[in-house]
Amino acid sequence: MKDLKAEFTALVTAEQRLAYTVWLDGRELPATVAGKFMGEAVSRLDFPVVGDDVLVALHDGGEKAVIYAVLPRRTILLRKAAGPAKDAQPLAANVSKVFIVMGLDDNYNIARLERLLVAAWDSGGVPVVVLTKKDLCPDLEVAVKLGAVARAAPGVEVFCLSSVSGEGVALVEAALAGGVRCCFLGSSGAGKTTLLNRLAGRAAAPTGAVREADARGRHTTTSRHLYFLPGGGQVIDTPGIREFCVEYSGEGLETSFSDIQVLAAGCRFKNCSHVSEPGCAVRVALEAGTLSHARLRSYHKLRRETERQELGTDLKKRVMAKRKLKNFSKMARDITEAKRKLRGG
Ligand SMILES: Nc1nc2c(ncn2[C@@H]2O[C@H](COP(=O)(O)OP(=O)(O)OP(=O)(O)O)[C@@H](O)[C@H]2O)c(=O)[nH]1
Ligand SMILES: [Mg+2]
Ligand SMILES: [Zn+2]
Repeated sequence: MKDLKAEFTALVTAEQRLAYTVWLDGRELPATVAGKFMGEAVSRLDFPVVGDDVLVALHDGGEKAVIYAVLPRRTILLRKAAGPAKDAQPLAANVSKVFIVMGLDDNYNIARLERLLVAAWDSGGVPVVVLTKKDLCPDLEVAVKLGAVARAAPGVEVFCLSSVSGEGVALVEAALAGGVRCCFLGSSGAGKTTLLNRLAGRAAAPTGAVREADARGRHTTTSRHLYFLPGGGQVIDTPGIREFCVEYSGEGLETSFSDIQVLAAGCRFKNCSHVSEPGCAVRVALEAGTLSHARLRSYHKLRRETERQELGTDLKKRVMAKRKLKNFSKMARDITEAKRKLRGG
């Protein structure tokens, strides 16, 4: 603690394994976490993530920072991989808009969009859909795809643009004006980094061509990084997602499928599963063609996924809630203690 000079609130701008970068006083500093994180953290959620506000102490003449507390998060975007109850991976913190980026080329995939929308709603932020590569898609096809996206993302703002020609980019710029922080989410090759560079007005990060045969990306971006835009907005660029399961709560699922929720209000039974019950308004809409079979299939599939998780997480939830409370009071104690030490007390 000898060279502990001062305490500051900094912003985590990059993270690669346990090497962090924080933004402090108009510059980026390399940062590590204090030893207590290693000893005390119970899950990945206890570690800092890009977008976190953290308390740091400076070392090495102010050239290095040590993170000793993560301040409470307003939102947290999580990714859950398939398989045994692995810990959810936090992707970004305190993001107000989650931009789901999808190319209008072969990258276009409604099932993936529906999945990412659930995660975006669950984060506590607001999802926005960004369709890129408009220049590669005939107008008629763009119109058809826009219609399908609108049905898959009821109530969600949709941008349609080309990062190459620049068409439509100004609207995204406007949506981020005034310091809005967003996070780009999407599969590899969707055009996330290309859009970031366009918004930044410079080659802030490298991009990579997609494979000719199937338009798949090459996972060019390998870590998460927060960039400041000239207009005041902030973008967290992320590596392309390979696999994405929906998260526990189920709330994001209901919000994402609000069209089905509205219909379900007309079902005879409150707990109607819209499979074979009599008086099911959802199935009536299906037969009338106002709801697509694919949409209902997606809903059932994602619901089964969250239900399976809920069964396993009921107990876990109770433990987590308890631990959260404990962690919070412990964090408050840590901060007081660290402050006392800094004052030389
Ligand atoms: N024609 C056209 N090409 C685009 C557009 N946006 C991105 N691309 C191209 O798509 C390819 C992939 O773009 P990236 O920005 O690297 O994709 P990414 O989503 O960041 O991919 P990862 O970093 O691998 O997750 C590059 O060759 C880009 O030039 C666009 O609007 N129009
Ligand atoms: Mg990228
Ligand atoms: Zn029903």
